[in-house]
Amino acid sequence: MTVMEQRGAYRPTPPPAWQPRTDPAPLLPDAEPYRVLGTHAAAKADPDLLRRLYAHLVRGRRYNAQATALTKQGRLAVYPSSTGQEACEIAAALALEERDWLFPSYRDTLAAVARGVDPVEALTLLRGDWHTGYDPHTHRVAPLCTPLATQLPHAVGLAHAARLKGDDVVALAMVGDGGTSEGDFHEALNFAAVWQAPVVFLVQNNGFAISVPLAKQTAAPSLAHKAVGYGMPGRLVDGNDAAAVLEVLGDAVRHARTGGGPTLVEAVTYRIDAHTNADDATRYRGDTEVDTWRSHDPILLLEHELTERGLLDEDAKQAARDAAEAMAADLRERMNQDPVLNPMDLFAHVYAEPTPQLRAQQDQLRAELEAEQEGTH
Ligand SMILES: Cc1ncc(C[n+]2csc(CCOP(=O)(O)OP(=O)(O)O)c2C)c(N)n1
Repeated sequence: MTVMEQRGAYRPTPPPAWQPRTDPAPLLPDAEPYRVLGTHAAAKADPDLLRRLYAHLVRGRRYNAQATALTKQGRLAVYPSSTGQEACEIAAALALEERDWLFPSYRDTLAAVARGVDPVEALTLLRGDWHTGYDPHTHRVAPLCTPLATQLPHAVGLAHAARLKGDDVVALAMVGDGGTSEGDFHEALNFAAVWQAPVVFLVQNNGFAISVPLAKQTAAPSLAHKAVGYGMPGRLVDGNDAAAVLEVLGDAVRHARTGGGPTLVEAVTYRIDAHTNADDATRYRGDTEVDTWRSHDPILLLEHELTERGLLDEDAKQAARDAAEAMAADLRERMNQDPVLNPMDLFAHVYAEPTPQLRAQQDQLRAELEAEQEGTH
């Protein structure tokens, strides 16, 4: 007899006992961004590490200024500055071991450079030159990624594959607040959590996706809360506090390395410059907001902490500035040299087997270049 035939006798019964798959409580982020500088936690931080961070931040700020200047001279096509976000950039690079992989977005040149990529080669994409410009395998830095959030599934795939092969590798993937609205963000986090892949997602919440403020991007309590829906821990950190970002990322990397699975870290920071040199930020935000963030500056915060504790004197500050100037001078000089490029390289490394359309375009370009050389163009 079917249930329908029994209808008169049917008594509803409760479903099998409900078991949450994971206890959500330990996954929830703190109510406020975690801070180290200016708190009692700072006393535990290693002075040498703090000084190293400081030198990196000063150099990073100078790099941003120099690269922006190069756009004005026409030496660089576009530069998405990370001024104000240097603590996130540097901490992302320093949190990883050499054998790990970094997956940066277009704004993360500094992280790539801090990991060892040549400062000029790191700008190749933004200069509009040859492909990635650096060999991603040398320093284990994936290409700077312009399509939003597409680097995230790549990072998960690499981390998952490494785990299957038994390689001790963690992937750290960087993305902006706007990028969290992309489908790739969802797919990456979901796969990472289901597979327990050794990956760390660092969201730099810098307030804007070009002109779109965070309030128009999401109604979530914080971006870190999104982690809970996927079943991974979410951490909220002050993105301008270099010591805090490094500590939180370091914990997340260790957690991933020891089989704990992925973590989503939201670093709350601010984009001090416009989106790129092609953007006018005065059209969508006011000076007061920018000034508030300028006084919560990552370099000033760290400098204050180090100075208060007698760990940084004038000579040390000058040495950091001198090193940054030397890097900027070298960057200027090398970026002012015209690279020798072969336009035919446009077609190299695109497909293993070029499509008929690409072959036709290749032939057309070759003919044009030959005609130009012969002076018949
Ligand atoms: C898939 C995709 N859609 C749209 C764009 C155009 N776009 C470039 S940057 C950007 C804003 C991204 O903001 P956010 O993720 O917050 O990163 P931020 O630039 O602030 O670092 C958009 C929409 C793109 N690059 N890729």
